[in-house]
Amino acid sequence: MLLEYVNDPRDLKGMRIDELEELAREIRAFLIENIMATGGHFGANLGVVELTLALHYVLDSPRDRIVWDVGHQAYVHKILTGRKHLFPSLRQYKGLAGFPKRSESEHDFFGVGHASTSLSAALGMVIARDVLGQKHCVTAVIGDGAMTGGMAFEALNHAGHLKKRFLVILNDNEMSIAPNVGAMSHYLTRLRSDPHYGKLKSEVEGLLRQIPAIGSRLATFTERMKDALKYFMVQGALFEEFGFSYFGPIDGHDLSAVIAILEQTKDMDKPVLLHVVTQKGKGYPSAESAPDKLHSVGGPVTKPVKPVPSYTQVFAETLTLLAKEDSRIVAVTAAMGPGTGLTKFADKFPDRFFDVGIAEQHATTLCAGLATAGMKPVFAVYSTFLQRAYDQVIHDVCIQNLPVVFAIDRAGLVGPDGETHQGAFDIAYLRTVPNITIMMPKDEDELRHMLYTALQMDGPVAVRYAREDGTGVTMAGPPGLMPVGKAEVVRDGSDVAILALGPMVAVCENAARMLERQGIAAAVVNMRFVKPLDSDLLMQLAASRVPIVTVEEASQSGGMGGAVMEFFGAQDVAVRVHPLGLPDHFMEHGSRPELLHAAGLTAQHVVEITLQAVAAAKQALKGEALLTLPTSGRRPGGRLG
Ligand SMILES: Cc1ncc(C[n+]2csc(CCOP(=O)(O)OP(=O)(O)O)c2C)c(N)n1
Repeated sequence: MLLEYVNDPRDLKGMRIDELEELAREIRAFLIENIMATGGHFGANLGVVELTLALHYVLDSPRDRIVWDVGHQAYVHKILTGRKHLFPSLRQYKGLAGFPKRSESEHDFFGVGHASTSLSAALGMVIARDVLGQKHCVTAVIGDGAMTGGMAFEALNHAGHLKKRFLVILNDNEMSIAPNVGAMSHYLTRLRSDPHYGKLKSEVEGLLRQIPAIGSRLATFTERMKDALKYFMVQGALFEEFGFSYFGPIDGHDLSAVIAILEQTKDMDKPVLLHVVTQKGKGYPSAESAPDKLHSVGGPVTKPVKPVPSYTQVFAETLTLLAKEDSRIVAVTAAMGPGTGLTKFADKFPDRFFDVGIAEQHATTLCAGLATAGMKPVFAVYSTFLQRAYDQVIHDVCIQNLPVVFAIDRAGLVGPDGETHQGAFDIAYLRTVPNITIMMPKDEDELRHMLYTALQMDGPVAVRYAREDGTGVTMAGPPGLMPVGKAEVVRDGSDVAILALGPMVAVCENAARMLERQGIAAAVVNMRFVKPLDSDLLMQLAASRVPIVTVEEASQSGGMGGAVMEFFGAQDVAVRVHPLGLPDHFMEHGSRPELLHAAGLTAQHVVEITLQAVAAAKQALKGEALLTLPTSGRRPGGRLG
């Protein structure tokens, strides 16, 4: 086994091509075995085995810098840079991260998880290199999917203008997670599929050089003709127009070819775009034939006896049902059709489904435009990716009070994808924006009613829901209207009130049962709305003088608990509020239960906080000051809340 002896990129240097090819086979087997055991990104990594080997063979990492876009395809890079022994812990709590991380290795130059960042980050490194008078090579590896993101074009535009030495590798496998969309994708298909382009390139360029330019009008005409001809006939003209020298397309699985072109281009003193064609899932037949299905795999799972639909499924089914009745409903996704459950909607209503590519900003403003014209747009988006479109949410949707529904999936902890993907911040970043309504269902049935309600409202609405299965509740009858800004008391109690959001309602009901056994009567409220809050209920609670504990799976800072405190502050009523939410540090990868435990979002921890709250309230009644830990107590993860 060659792989046994590879622990550092330097171990590749003396290898022959046939040895590198054997190593590629071993790496594929290693990837398949390990990812099937732990779960992880499958197709993209199988597709870049030769490309990554070639990069580490030709370049000199960590002196030379390789910057990965998205980073879900960096497993081979991790294997070659001394981390193969950590693969049994891939994406597990305290184990190897699924994405590049600066803290993990000197070979990881940029932490990543979101798409279309590599060109900007790498260009920053290019500029720094030149300012500091250094000589190393900076390479960005970007997929054709990530290339659909606006940031990538902003960076291309800037890099072409700077004309600095910069190697961009476009890893083109025709896929985003689903098949890639848009003009860029069609353009790459043309480059890939027409063999004549390759032959024509040098001929056309030679020919164009020979056309004389005589007389000013004729010269202008000739220049225009040259441009037109070049555009239609010269390979990669689009990138050339951006100021890059285009090379390709190269077969990304042909190690000798990739090595040769990297040797040729790595030291060129200008921006170079190397177009490498790879196959997602290469070497694993079912991933080759259905790359969208095997973009990532979940690891071994035990199927529940009675399957319960996920929030994602219930959202998608409800939207499809409602769209039958209302032809103004349109669904928008930014390259996450399958992940957001919209595949069926797309099949049923192809004219009312829009995959815009990895372009959350555009998706948001597109929805704003649709809403101005009387449509009812629903942007189904993961909480973490909506971060990209914050200005569009404020400037294009909320200022104009447009009825756009943000169906915010993966709100809360997502698990193994780690800190770049946790849906921690949407409440904090949305609730400060005027006009928006924010809700979260306690179960999948409530999600149906919330979606229906959101679609009846005349302004922006965010419905956030968790990455998990529902509770298995019965979903009878059609979805109906919910009273906006009204909470639901799910359990009475006179000693303390626990205000909970989303799936935390069930956790808190559990905690209330445990408290009952200790003689504490805790009321549990399903908040439903973060904005507007149920002011009547809050004032009733204030009048009853019970302490309040708030529990949410979202950043505690800026969260629902904070909104409740601000409400009481603005009413000038003194109420003890003990907030519990995600802590003020980034939550890494791990399973959802492990992360919930680390964050203290468990029934046991809610019990502890509630007991503290009740004790503090009793002491206060006696007029005694109480020395306690900060209100949210010590989290099981070992940090102060
Ligand atoms: C801003 C943002 N939106 C959405 C995603 C979800 N996502 C992860 S990988 C991916 C597809 C990337 O396609 P491509 O760049 O071609 O890489 P490939 O997987 O094909 O190698 C998407 C949409 C993301 N990571 N970041």
